[in-house]
Amino acid sequence: MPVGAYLRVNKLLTSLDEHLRAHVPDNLSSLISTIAAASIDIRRTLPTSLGMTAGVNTSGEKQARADVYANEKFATSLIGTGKAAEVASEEMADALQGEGSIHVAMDPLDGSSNISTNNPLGSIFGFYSSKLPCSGEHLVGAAYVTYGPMLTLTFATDGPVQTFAAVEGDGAPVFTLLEDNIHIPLRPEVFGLGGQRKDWIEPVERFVETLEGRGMKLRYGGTFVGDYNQVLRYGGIFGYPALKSKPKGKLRILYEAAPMAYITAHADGASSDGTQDILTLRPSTLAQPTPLYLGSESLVREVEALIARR
Ligand code: AFP
Repeated sequence: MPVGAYLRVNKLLTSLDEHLRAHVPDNLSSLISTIAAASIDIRRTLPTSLGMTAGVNTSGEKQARADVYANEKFATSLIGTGKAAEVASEEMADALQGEGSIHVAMDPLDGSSNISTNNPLGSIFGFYSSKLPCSGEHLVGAAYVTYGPMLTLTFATDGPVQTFAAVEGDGAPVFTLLEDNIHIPLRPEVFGLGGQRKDWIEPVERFVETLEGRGMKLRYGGTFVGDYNQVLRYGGIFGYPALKSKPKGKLRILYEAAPMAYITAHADGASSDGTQDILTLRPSTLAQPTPLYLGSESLVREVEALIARR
């Protein structure tokens, strides 16, 4: 069914702008609508930004041309709102400084190694009330974009989690409410863990065997946003665990782990680095990574218990 028809059937016709005006404080509202507008441009540009740059990002990872484009587009648009105090990004060594009050941390294009295979990509944003780096306890909102069959924007700002989808019309696409008040389903169905199985720490390997034993389905595509998005809808767990070769994990606290942990907490789920809530971690650098387990609370507690018994 086309998105427009789906939206009509579900009578969910609120536009993003209407929603932001009614429910979201002015500074966050400007940042979120700017992200929505920039994501439309990035989606259009993706087919023409294939290929890699000669450089690497701050974590030494290869950079796609689309990483650089998305970074510049989001960073300059967010600073241009006048609402951001700074914008820090996985693709920049230092944060850009602005005139506003919200400290933004972002992964402008998550999963860029999926560009050449045309699998889903994403963008992740954390809105912090304190200078970065700081813990996720200072988050006042978080958002992520999915560039999949639909262009969607999911966010929470101290309230329910909502997803808006870009609906094509006569003019520019309009983000329209697709799903309101999202809660992770009680019965978990899917799981996805990054890294290689032989590199997982032993409790994680045992944990995954129990998930398989109870008939849960493996869903892993290699883009955090895409894989997490399934957990939010179907219930289950996403992890990028501590690896034997990489005990601190891969995903970054400020740019990726804490914003998604914030959304998860507002959808009745839980997050952990194996011992403590992701939102309580205090990174000392902008790009500090963490092991990450995220999703249905019962499963996050199970993996924590196995790690504690190690
Ligand atoms: P890229 O942006 O380099 O594609 O990395 C994506 C990512 O950071 C995250 O989106 C995935 O969950 C994770 O890496 C996948 O990593 P593995 O390939 O090691 O499973």
